[in-house]
Amino acid sequence: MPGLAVIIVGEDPASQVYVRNKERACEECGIYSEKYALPEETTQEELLELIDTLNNKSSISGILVQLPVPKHIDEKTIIDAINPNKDVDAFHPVNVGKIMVGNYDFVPCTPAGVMELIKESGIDVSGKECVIVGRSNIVGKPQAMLLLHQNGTVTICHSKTKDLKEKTKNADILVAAVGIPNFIKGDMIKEGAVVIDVGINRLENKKLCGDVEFETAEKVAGAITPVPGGVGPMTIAMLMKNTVKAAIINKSK
Ligand code: L34
Repeated sequence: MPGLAVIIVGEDPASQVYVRNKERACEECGIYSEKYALPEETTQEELLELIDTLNNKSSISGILVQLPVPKHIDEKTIIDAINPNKDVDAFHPVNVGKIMVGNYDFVPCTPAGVMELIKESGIDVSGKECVIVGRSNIVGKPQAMLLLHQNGTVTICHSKTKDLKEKTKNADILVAAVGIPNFIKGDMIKEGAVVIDVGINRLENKKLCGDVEFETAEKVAGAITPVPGGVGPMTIAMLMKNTVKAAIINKSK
């Protein structure tokens, strides 16, 4: 039976919404879940102890520590402590390495969600110019690998990239994962391109907006994802998929 443990440390309002959405998805899918909402003051040792307990708990097939964690906790130490067979985020170095060589069980949820959107829209990646703006370990880097595995020609752009517009204008598939509201404008997009907006930014008026300026982008793009209601819900769907996979993997161990 699949079982997911979700740990959240502190009171970050955005993280609380995402974790609530994950719990709700578990309920909808009939997946058993445990939520650990720990106070901001939780020490790294306490968090490591909880992870150790969950690593050894047979009713739990997947463990997720919602990021970011408070500053006094080292993110890398936490990720390294999760049993790779229960690492439904695919953030552990063992799983990251497996993605690199193309032999993997878990795919990180957000890039996996992007690939699913592409596939379900009937878009063939092979030979396409794929441009990713953003190089995070959570999205940009694994996204590049997944597109590469499907024979895309992949370019990763970041804050030091020269002539960004020239690069994005060349993209048949453009993935925006920079975390800057409305960063990608319509004039940076090639006519007919597939535009996938991974950004979730909260404006001062509490409204959510993506990394892509939707109004100008939708006029040029052939296909485009909205925010909210685009990649975010797909991230959660892929988490459910990874949790079921984890149950199968851990059953045979
Ligand atoms: N460990 N930390 C870990 N795993 C993850 O996969 C994540 N991520 C990112 C942040 N930290 C993480 C998420 O869960 C981003 N993320 C995430 C998940 C769900 C949604 C957004 C980001 C989501 O539900 N988005 C809704 C709107 C939610 C709202 O109203 O704020 C949407 O429609 O986009």
